[in-house]
Amino acid sequence: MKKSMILTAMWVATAAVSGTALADDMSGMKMRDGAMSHAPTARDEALTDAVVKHVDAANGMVTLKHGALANVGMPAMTMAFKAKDAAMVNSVKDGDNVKVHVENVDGTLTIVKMMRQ
Ligand SMILES: [Cu+2]
Repeated sequence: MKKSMILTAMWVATAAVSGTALADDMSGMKMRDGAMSHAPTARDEALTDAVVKHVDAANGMVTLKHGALANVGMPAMTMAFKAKDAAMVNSVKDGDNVKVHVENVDGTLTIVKMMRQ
């Protein structure tokens, strides 16, 4: 009686563990599949943390203290960027913490995406 209860408990525990492992494997596969199918997009739209240091609305420029921008081969630094459009320039102010995506657009490093944090 006692022995069979222990065996049952062990079986349940084993089933629970293998069930969890199976679920982890499946979610892991799903995540890997998702990462693979979305890898190019995720890389293209990688966001980098930055702080707005200066906004030059007249010239459509925003100076950012930015982290490394892998897609344009730039280490972390503070520099001025052309903003995609006036709406973007007007959406931020000095001191804002933002996430940005910068691209080389016809030879000009341009902030193509900027999100306030
Ligand atoms: Cu830079």
